[in-house]
Amino acid sequence: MVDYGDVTVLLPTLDEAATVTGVVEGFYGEGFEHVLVIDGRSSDDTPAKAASAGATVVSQSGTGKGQAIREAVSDYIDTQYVLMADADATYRPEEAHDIVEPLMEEDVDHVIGNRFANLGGGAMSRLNQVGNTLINRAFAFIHGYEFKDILSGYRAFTRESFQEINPQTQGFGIETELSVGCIEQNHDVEVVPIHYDARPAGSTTNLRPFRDGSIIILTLYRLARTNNPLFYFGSLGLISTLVGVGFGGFVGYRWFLHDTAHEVLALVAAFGIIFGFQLLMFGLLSDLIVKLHREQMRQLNGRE
Ligand SMILES: Nc1nc2c(ncn2[C@@H]2O[C@H](COP(=O)(O)OP(=O)(O)OP(=O)(O)O)[C@@H](O)[C@H]2O)c(=O)[nH]1
Ligand SMILES: [Mg+2]
Repeated sequence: MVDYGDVTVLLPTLDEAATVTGVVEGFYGEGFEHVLVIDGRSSDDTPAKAASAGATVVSQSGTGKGQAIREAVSDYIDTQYVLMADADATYRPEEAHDIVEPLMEEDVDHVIGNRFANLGGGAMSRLNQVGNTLINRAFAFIHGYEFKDILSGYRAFTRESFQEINPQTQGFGIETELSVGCIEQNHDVEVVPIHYDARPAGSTTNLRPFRDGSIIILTLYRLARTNNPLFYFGSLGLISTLVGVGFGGFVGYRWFLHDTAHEVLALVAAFGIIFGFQLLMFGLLSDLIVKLHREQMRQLNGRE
């Protein structure tokens, strides 16, 4: 069996009493030696159950999965590798080896388990599937990389690469931030196929699709600023220009066909177009700076 002494299995939990025991035991059964449960002050007996299954249990400060992961990695983990999973029995401990192996054998920095490779029936609601598809497409469009499943909760990384990314998100934006961070920091990422199973009966989700989905999309947009400024500023510039052109068209139409002048609207139109073009130019310039910076960093780090 592989020596997993340098790996910590990290399980954030919030009210997962129905499943946590089996999940912790599952990872020990696969030969892992360190299982750390970071609990978000569950109202059920999740911490006690995790502890009796043998896990090290700590209570997070603040709220949210993102805060829990950050705190765990910086304050409680001292192994070189971290394997992150949910405590809800939707991921299979048997597949942990496939996720950790590229870190240990191939010197990869970050591994993402792709749930869409084997999506179990009832594992993901139709709404969440549509949301995930949209978010993954937007990510590929903005960043030019196909990570297939950027929101996957089953992933592994070196502690060092996590600290380089230094994520700031509190809640479910953490996976987005990690995925974007890998590109920003020029980390080697590998995507491996995994199964994603339905939560067992009696276990309930913590995800609120509309609220958390909006936070994820905003996170993705906010993080585009440093990676793809042309998209970040350009999309705002395009909206402003289109609004200006819309108003301008209306003003022109009224002026030529009805002999009526709309001075204020004409001003709005001109402002919208000028502002839009300025944003677009700013985006182009920032894009140039980012490209040059990335090229320099590549040369400095000697990474491909
Ligand atoms: N410590 C901590 N853990 C959390 C918090 N919110 C969620 N979790 C845990 O993070 C993991 C992922 O949350 P889930 O509710 O499973 O979210 P999801 O996987 O996107 O949604 P499902 O498809 O329903 O499983 C689970 O193990 C939760 O118990 C929190 O605020 N603090
Ligand atoms: Mg889950």
